[in-house]
Amino acid sequence: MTNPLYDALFAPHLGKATPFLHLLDGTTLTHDAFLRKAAQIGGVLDAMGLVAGDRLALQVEKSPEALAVYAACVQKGVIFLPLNMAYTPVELDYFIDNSGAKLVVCDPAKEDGISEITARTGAQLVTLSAQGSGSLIEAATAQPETTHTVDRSGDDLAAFLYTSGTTGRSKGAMLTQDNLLSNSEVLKEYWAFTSEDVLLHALPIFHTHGLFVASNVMLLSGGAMIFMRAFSADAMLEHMPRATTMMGVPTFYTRLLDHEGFTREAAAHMRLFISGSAPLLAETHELFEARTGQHILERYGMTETNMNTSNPYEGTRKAGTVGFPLPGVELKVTNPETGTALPQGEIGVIEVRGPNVFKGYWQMPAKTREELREDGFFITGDLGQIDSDGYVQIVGRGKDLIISGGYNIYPKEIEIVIDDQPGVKESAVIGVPHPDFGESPVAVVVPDGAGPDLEQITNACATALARFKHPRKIIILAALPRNTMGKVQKNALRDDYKDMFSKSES
Ligand code: MCA
Ligand code: AMP
Repeated sequence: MTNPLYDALFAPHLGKATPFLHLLDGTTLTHDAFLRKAAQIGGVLDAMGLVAGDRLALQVEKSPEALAVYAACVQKGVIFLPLNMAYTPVELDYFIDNSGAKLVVCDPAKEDGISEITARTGAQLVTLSAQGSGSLIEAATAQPETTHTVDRSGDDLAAFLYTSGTTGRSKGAMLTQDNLLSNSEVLKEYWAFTSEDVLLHALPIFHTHGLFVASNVMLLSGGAMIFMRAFSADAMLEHMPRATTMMGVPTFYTRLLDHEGFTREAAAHMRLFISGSAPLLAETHELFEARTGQHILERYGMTETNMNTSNPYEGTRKAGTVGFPLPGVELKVTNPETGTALPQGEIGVIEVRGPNVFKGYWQMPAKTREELREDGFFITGDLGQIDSDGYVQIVGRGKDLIISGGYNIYPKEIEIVIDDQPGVKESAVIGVPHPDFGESPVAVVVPDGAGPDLEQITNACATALARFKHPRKIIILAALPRNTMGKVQKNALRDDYKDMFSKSES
């Protein structure tokens, strides 16, 4: 028996003094040093009684140690569940409880709040700080620098990533070792990654993009990452001279373009810029080309499927498209009512099937059946079409989703909080174009009686929801526009407020 994901991503680097993580303090962590750290953390997982199939939830700042916890989980067959640092205790409570996490790793500053949750769920709790200290690391230093690798099959679960939904209830997407491995193998080849590559890594590592696309591809390639805690255009430009590639959400690219230091020379030796997680405006693609002479490569993915399509490495990268289905991924555009495949050129719902597609939602068989067909096709909820050259174009969303700076926001989650406040009859949250974040949530509220207290709504959102989900504006309206069926016409609202965030006021 083996452990396919560990054997492909981590084991080949054991004993190698090749650079893996270049840190902003000027130090470099080699592959071997990283793996020794991971093995020590793996020893802690053993000592704490975690076994294959148990869940480990982690809400910490980005650090080499946080990535080493992921490696340790893979090595021990523990299911890794990373969480956005922005989540509030109310949100965390749900994830920890719903996943049945056996161990929670949190930032020392949040330990008191989270211990109230773990005391109730029975999970163990350890800490890990941004600087790589905390009770987890104290325990790890007492562990040996090698550890037993637990046998796993490709079908065993490697990670849970929670994604929100139209009902407002988050779902744990269950990802197997094969889901992650097959996708990183395909991407490494498709994008021509080698051990010579150095990736500018400024994405968070609690989502698919920064963890399973960026980090897994680099681990598989044997290259290095310039590992930044968060995005800053200044830092990207400072470190670009020693990088070869970068991955980012569209906001990274618009912010780089807003920086006068981002010139053709600054980008000259970079072989590849990749964008995803949200639509890259054709305008951004074109401005980037005019500035640097290079074409951003746009690809399309989801938490449930990893990456589905990509523009080509060689050949035309078409602005406003997400390229072709990746090798091994089948993609069709279907009629949303009947599910039958539509002819090329027609707009419908994008469905995908392949080794990248997840196993289902944790303990939600009904939800899983709604979105994952028996024949293996996953209904993405994105609306698209295939152009005459075979490029996939995403033209909209069938699902009620807002993407702000690459973070997903489901309006229902916010509407539930607002509707619960006194003086509110009902509300509708819409995504409005925003020059920095792409889209931002705006709440349209219908008053009841004396009407709502706006400060109370803001406070309720602050308690229940991560900051990036907070409505950037609240609008009071006498009634919501509805169609003859009584359904709220969010398109009409989006149209009414589409110019709300002009470049100057954002
Ligand atoms: C931070 N803030 C945000 C966002 N991020 N507000 C709206 N949308 C956001 N995305 C808020 C903070 O709470 C803060 O609020 C203020 O903005 C500034 O915060 P700061 O920490 O300075 O952040 P930033 O520099 O403004 O961050 C923006 C960012 C970051 C760099 C775009 O959000 C980011 O790295 N996004 C990447 C997300 C990502 O990795 N997505 C991939 C998901 P205040 O000051 O008012 O308190 S995976 C996926 O989608 C699929 C699978 C795929 O295809 O990849
Ligand atoms: P997530 O739930 O975080 O995995 O987000 C997945 C969603 O992000 C997809 O269903 C799309 O709506 C969107 N998305 C990801 N990449 C792109 C892209 N290149 N263009 C447009 N939308 C994208």
